[in-house]
Amino acid sequence: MATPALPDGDTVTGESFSADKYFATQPPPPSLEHDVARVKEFLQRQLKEQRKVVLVTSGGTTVPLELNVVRFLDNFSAGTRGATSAEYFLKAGYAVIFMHRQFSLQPFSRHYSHSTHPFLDFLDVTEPPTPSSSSSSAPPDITVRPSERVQLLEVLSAYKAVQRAGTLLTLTFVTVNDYLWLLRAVSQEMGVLGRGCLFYLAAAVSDFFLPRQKMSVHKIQSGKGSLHIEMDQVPKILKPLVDEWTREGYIVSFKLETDEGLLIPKARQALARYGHQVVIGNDLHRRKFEVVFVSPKSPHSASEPSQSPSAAYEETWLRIDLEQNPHKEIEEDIVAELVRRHGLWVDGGARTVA
Ligand code: PAZ
Repeated sequence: MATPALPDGDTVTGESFSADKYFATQPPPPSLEHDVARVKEFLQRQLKEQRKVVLVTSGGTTVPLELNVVRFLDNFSAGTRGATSAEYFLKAGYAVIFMHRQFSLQPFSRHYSHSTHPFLDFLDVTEPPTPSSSSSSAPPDITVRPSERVQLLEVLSAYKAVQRAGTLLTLTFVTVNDYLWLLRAVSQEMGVLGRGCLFYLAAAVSDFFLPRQKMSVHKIQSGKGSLHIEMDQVPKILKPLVDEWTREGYIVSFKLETDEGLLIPKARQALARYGHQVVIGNDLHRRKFEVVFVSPKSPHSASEPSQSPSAAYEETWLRIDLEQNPHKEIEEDIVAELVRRHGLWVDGGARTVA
């Protein structure tokens, strides 16, 4: 196998798995059947009500190093992009399958995250006045601080409306293996919606994994000094997603880089390889206020070898000014633009709409 050189001089020596080989050798998560049954039921309901459905993936995946897992590889994603976007899709009338890393942020409850806005801090305990004639006193009341009421009412009303409408289905994953099996199963089911389904793949998915067959059963011992682990490459899952699992879905993937100069070339490379509709590029440190949509200019441009990349693809930058408007969320604009593009695509019947 070729060993591609990485920019920092390291090399990858593990095996590269095809999707077929991956699913033939790695076991499905125990909850898969149950999750698929929930997805089928959800999709049938949305179909009846003629709603478009978006699959939002969110948060990071883990790569366990042992079967009895004590240690694992993880990444930074808190699930902010996915949870925030899910809310805007719901607001735009979509039904949402929210496939997220267990304990990462979720739509609605994200506003009251224990680290940034702990809900206990905006509740007060109010002692009722003690009636002079009676010895028994009523229990204290819990009240919401006036400064928090407007926002809480807004979030709670939206949350309750979504619950009543039954337009949000939540699925969880932890490992990259859970994620891959779930993504395949859900995308295969979403085929029933034809062009009415959108994929919004914002999860930060590991590029490397340790196959079950190579994992230590028990906790890796430290007695031998340093630890060397050779990981294999996770299959490029967008290829079968586009070609086999969901032939009509409108597919949006995300590309995260820390070297801004790589964003557009890597996004174009992904479009050329997988043939999907949009890559949203974001730089790690600028992702809250700047993203770039990269998409093919025409249905044939991605497979036209004579065309230069800049002629085949186009970029649209979205930026918000957080100094002027500190409460603005860039996901509002990302989702509005995707809803527009998906609508054109559904109406126009073309595989690619910029
Ligand atoms: O979860 P978060 O809001 O902190 O980060 C979102 C993100 C940067 C993980 C997402 O926008 C993204 O780029 N996901 C794909 C990452 C990748 O595999 O390239």
